[in-house]
Amino acid sequence: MLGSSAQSRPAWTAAPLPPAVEPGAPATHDWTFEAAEREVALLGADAPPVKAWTYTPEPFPVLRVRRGDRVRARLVNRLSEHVSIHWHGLRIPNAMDGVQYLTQPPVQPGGSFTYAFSPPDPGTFFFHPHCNESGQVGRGLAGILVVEGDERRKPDRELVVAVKDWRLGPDGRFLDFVTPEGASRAGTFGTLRSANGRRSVTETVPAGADLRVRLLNLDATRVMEIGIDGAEAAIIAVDGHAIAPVALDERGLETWRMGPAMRLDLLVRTPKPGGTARISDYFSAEPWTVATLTATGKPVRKAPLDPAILTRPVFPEPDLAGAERLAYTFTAASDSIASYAEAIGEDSVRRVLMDSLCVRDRTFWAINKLSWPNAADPRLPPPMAMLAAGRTYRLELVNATPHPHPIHLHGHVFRVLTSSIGGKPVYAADTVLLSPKERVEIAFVAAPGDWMFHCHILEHLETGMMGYFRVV
Ligand SMILES: [Cu+2]
Repeated sequence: MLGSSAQSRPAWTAAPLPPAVEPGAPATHDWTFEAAEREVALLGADAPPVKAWTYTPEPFPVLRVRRGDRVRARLVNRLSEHVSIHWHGLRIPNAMDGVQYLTQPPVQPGGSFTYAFSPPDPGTFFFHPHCNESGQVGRGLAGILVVEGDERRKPDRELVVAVKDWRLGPDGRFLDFVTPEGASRAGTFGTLRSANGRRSVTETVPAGADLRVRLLNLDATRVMEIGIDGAEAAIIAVDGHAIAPVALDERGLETWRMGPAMRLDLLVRTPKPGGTARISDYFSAEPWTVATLTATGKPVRKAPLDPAILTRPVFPEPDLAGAERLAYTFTAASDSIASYAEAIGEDSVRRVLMDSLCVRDRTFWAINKLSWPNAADPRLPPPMAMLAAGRTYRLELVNATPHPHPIHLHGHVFRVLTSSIGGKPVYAADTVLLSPKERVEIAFVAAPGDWMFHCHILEHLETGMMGYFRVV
């Protein structure tokens, strides 16, 4: 199935990645995003257009900056409900993190907000709102941010692939994004799979070339098992952060599992002229082709693939000797039919409070037995823990449910230290997938602010599996 190129190859160097190159004078980027409903031909040219919600005229814009550049992003809201932009995975000031009510007031219809920051880490990132995410991201409200500056050698070509399912009926209308059956289990799945807003990506690439593929799982629910067939490839970064390259075949890892919000960077040696390679999701019995790469022209390179093209990450490494330990267990809510809405009474008040907490009216999930909002304060629950800025925290995360949960910490990069399942290389991330019954340890250096910590299956965070750390 995988790893077609069987010829013997030299083992890649295990030498540590070289240090990052300091960025030059920063450029300034001034962007305007208009969150609005726009017609998109998701079902094909001869089907009715879909009324998607996007930040830009085209869905899934790819914005590019260099590490250290200055970004000013003005968000204007042309939708009928409030929005924001959360910059997923970026270590930026807390006031720019884009979590409605926690880090900023919601951007109301007709309103605007300007985000200003400098991305400190290179890598593959994305952005999305943080309230009614299942409905807003479900309609397409998301974009991609590539932060350059991690390459010591440029690949010949680059390809960005964002995967997302759509919940659409045959008439092009959206179906319910949240269902009790889905929210209380693995999530409600889409009816139409897509990559870059199309049925799948087909790309003509130069033969025998080095292709960097930036793969993003922007789906609300789906876990993917990514592998490649027909070309030699290596994993070079996880959630944007460079790792010592690992072959994506039987010599290394045959596949890499990606939950919602996770990213994976590959370096692919494209096939010989006329050859085809496929990047696929092998999670289900019937593999789904994410991208088909067809090679043309004379081979660009003769030397064997050397995937060590990236420099070392620059995020602060945790100090494990001085770390404080915390433990979090992810479970079903103790009373899975508990209705928060009923507990807070009368209709109009209930609506305002539920909106202010960005929750659904039912609770299915909990972290350390507490479901967001844990009701002590109806406007903003207390933090899960108070942390000290600059200190290293070592968190034990236990998944005591029969479903996978991609757990995301805002505003930080963490080292994934251990896993009860194992088999992964050393890597860092902002979202870690906890398989059923898995126990994982992560560590990070705390940065000041109120930082969300939640499952990135959107229905799970909206039905209780959410909290935040206060770092002072
Ligand atoms: Cu979850």
